[in-house]
Amino acid sequence: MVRDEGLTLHEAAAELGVHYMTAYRYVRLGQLDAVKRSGTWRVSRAELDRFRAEPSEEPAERAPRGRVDWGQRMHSRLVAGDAGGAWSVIESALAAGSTPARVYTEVISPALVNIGERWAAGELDISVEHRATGIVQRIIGRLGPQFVRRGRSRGSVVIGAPSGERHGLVVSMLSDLVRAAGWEVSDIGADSPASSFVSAARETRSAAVVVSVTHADSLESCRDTVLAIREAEPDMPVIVGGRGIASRAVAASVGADHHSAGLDDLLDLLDQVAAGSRTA
Ligand code: B12
Repeated sequence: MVRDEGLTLHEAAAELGVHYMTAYRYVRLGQLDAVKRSGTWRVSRAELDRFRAEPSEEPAERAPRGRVDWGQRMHSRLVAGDAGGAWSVIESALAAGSTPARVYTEVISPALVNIGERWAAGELDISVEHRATGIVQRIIGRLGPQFVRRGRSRGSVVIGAPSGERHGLVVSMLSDLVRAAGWEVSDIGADSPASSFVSAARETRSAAVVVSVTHADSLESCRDTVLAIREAEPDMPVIVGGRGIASRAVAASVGADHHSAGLDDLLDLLDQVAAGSRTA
């Protein structure tokens, strides 16, 4: 059976009645989903029909401001392995009024979650997820400097993921978001031994240590990390959070002082910790 390769971009442009370069722009901005095969962009018939069915003449203005599904556009570019297009989506989101913080939470994170779900459902090969990870790593590198806040620091915090926990993208994003709130962050990354949490916290005289757990299998190593911090620095507040810490009870079971359910929560907790250390 001959595999349906879809339409070339020239064919798709002709069917849409637009110039080739316009169709190319739709693709690179994540508005029209296309994949590259043997160096040529291909658009499926179903995607072309979906695109055509969307209201409004000018795709850039299709959805009212704020209602563009940037996560979906990013997902499309990440799955296609299109690093340039993924960056164009970021630039478009920023130009439309988003902030670097919202780019993390509303553009990149949903795209990654979607990729994870499609991988778990057997729709996407693991290589697609790895390629997407590489692209996101580079995007975070480019966006990072925009999170630096001038002015007086609120104190230092160590953020990392414990031994065996390889989900480090979220540690980088969390670190930037916490940095933007005025904290000095020691981002020790993923798969960090317990001793690294301790030495980083001591060296930076941190106000708290944040341990990020994404995969449930890392709970035991999280517990070891919390224990090691407890033994070395008994007064050091330890906050745990992430997809792998499903509830307060789980946080308590690994010996943490606090459970952070989300980012806002984490910033509030850090404020409390800072207030506590000021009054101590
Ligand atoms: C990219 C990815 C990987 C990459 C990681 C690369 C990297 N450098 O980070 C690689 C390929 C290495 C990987 C490996 C694995 N992965 Co993976 N991965 C993902 C994926 C697609 C994206 C992760 C991510 O960055 N998400 C973006 C973050 C921002 O989203 P989030 O985790 O939901 O976080 C939100 C909140 O929870 C909060 N938050 C998160 N952490 C923290 C921490 C604190 C302190 C706070 C306050 C808040 C907070 O902030 C976010 C706000 O939007 C997810 C899918 C998903 N749903 O996320 C799967 C996923 C996490 N992986 C999964 C699995 C199963 C694995 C593997 C076991 C696969 C395998 N068989 O090898 C291994 C485990 C490796 C290990 N030992 O850690 C499962 C986990 C399921 C489970 N039961 O726990 C997921 C959910 C995929 C799925 N749908 O099944 N993975």
